[in-house]
Amino acid sequence: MTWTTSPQTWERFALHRDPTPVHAASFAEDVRAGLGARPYRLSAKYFYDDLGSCLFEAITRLPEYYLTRVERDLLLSYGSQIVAAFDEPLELVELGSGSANKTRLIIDAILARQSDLVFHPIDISPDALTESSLALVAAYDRLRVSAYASDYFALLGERRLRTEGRVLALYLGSNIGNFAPGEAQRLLELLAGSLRPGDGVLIGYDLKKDPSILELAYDDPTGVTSAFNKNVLARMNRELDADFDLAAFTFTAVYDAQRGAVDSFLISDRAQTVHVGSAQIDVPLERGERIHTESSYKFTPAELIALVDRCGFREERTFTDAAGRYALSLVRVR
Ligand code: AVJ
Repeated sequence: MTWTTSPQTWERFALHRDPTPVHAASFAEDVRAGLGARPYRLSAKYFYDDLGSCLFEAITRLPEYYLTRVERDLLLSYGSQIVAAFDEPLELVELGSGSANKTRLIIDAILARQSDLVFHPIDISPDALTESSLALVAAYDRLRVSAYASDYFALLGERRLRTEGRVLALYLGSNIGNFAPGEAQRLLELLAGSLRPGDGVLIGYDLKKDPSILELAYDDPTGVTSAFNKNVLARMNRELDADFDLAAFTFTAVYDAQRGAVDSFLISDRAQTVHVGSAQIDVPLERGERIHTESSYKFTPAELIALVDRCGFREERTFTDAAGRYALSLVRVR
């Protein structure tokens, strides 16, 4: 890629879109697969339309959802040490960057010791990605952003990520916890294959703890997380010609200590049949029947390190908060 030397902010921003519109038909197809057979399930990736992204931002401000705040504190405390583990100049990659709020702490640490920086954010939502990228180039005149609007499995699997030098990749926000163990492994293997030996990945993840703390974090008394989940029903009504009655469902989150995951569900309050026009299905629900909407896996540091070890990384250092709620593991490609 060639960059201009102009100070114009928009000239320091490039957006790469997927070569083929692979996502075009997939919402209807995924809903057809998930609600076409029992037990019913929906994919968590459909939470994040415009309203859903705003509701998630609201979740990160809930007193019960400690994850975002603890992670920010860790980045603030250890950001320079993390960056100092690598020779300069560094390039920065971020998977699932979203609003990129916490990324600024690492950008600050990098720009404190090198003159300029290329940041490669990858996010499924082109709108959120463009908005956050333009805000970043406006805020940092020594920053260029080469953004990818893509599903990161697709991007990494097709080896479309273009970096030049030493890379630090960020995978923050406990996003790794949204994948079942086998999927997380596949993603980390793809990531290792897209980086060079010696490159780093900083993984932010939530630690196993008292189930009551976890369940409050995922089923807050204010009801924001309930709205975040019900928005997927509203989204099917808007986009897939469905007729969900949002008032006829109750949200719940339950910690399964066996799997180490908080599972989220929408429970049908009564016997009902919902029609999803674009998926060409009628969905019969019994009173009390559940639709699984999300799993959020929790780890011990040892479990996370064992996982990355299987994928071609070795641990450099793990940072946790004093209360042992959340961790950042810095790992390196072997
Ligand atoms: C953004 C996937 C990390 O699982 O903690 C927050 C999403 N769901 N509250 C998580 C979420 C309910 C969040 N991740």
